[in-house]
Amino acid sequence: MTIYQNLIAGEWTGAEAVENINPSDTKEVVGLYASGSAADTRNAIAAAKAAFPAWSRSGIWERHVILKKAGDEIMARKDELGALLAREEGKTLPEAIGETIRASQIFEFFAGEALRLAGEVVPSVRPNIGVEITREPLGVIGIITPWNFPIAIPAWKIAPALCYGNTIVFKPAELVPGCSWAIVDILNRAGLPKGVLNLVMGKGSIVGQTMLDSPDLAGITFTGSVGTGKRVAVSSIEHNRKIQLEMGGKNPMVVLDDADLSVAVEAAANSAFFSTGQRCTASSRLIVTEGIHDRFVAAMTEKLKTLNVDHALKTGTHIGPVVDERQLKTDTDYIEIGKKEGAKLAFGGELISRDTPGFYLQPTLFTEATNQMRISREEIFGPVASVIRVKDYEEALAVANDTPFGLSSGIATTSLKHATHFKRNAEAGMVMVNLPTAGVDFHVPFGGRKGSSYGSREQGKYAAEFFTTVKTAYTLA
Ligand code: UN1
Repeated sequence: MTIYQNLIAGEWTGAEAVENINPSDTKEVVGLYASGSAADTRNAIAAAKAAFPAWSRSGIWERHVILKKAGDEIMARKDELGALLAREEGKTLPEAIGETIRASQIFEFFAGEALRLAGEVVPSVRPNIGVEITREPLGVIGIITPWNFPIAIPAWKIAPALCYGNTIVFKPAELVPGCSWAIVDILNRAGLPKGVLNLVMGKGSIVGQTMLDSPDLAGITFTGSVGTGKRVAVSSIEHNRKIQLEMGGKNPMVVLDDADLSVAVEAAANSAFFSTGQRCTASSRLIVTEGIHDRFVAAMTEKLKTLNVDHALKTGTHIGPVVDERQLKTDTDYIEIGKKEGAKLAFGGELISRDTPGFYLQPTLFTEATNQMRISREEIFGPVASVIRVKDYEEALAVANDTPFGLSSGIATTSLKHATHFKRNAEAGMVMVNLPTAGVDFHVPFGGRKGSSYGSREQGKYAAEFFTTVKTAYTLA
């Protein structure tokens, strides 16, 4: 089998490789992908540093053309790349193709942004002096991405980094190197100069740690677990490095008595179980008021009976497998914890076998949960959600906000008064009314509050905040 290698200083390199396994069929090896060393990582950082002066001064048309070409190629290959994504990560083929389209749209968006770079010219408070405010690229950016969005998250970090003139050392999640390799190959062929984008696949403890230890990374943008995010933060303070962290969520979905039941069930089922619940924007706390509680639980249970858990590439699959054995163990451990804590298992909870050996778990719904249980406070990152019964809207809002996290927050209601109040008072970076907590647009800010995020927002024009540094220049006229 050929090895998909790392790209360092414009050269494909690496003989050490690991298998990329399909979680829908663990007999299938998706490919062999290089596993980089500390020396590879240091070489990649040096290459990005050497490429920075020229790339930071490159013309905006050159950046536009490269980003546009990448977006166009990803769109033209959406079925093939979507299938690769579904095979390596396990989300269903329609979800995977949707994510691939999103990655293409992100490149198209930042291709456009490259042409819209602008500053401000303002008068000084002193006579005969002019002031110019401009944005300059930050420098070498370290990009560390998680396994749950193998193409969209790399796209939404790489595209703005390049758009604003930065160079990159990119470390994708070890579990899903395939889509990352494909994006880097596409950008490399689209004409990026050598060293501007370096790919170092490999272990967090080696590649990631070498990145954290480097004084040459001006910024790190990271999406992943809370624990690793904290390590990125601590090491970055030492190096005076800018950081952007997207970490966990324990997102609430409030369902009020006046909700349209079918809207509420669609939003809750999508939030909790699509993409196998493996989204930081997933909802795992369904906070339901008394008057609709029993009807909601009955309708959710009926809905869950209709969802097929199966091979990600199979037509008719609604929920693919869990990503790997370790995550499956986390999920099943939490199901046991939920039972011990006294929540009632209303649906699922069992492993299932299919034609191919994979990590198949039923969507799992607890009822009679309280917001103090561990299953309500800790991020599980699997197809497991709990219903928490509350008296009224006021209690629902208080419970929704009573969490260490603050990424996304949803409400199902037909009341303008409650929707308006919730939008204003939900302690979250994103609020969804009558919509799932997950599944966001690519052109508007993404990010959260409290334990979920640190640093400025991702996506849309707000991305410039992280990927540039502001300069204020004064001139005597
Ligand atoms: C989405 O819900 O559309 O890791 C995106 C995550 C998020 C992305 C969610 N950073 O799940």
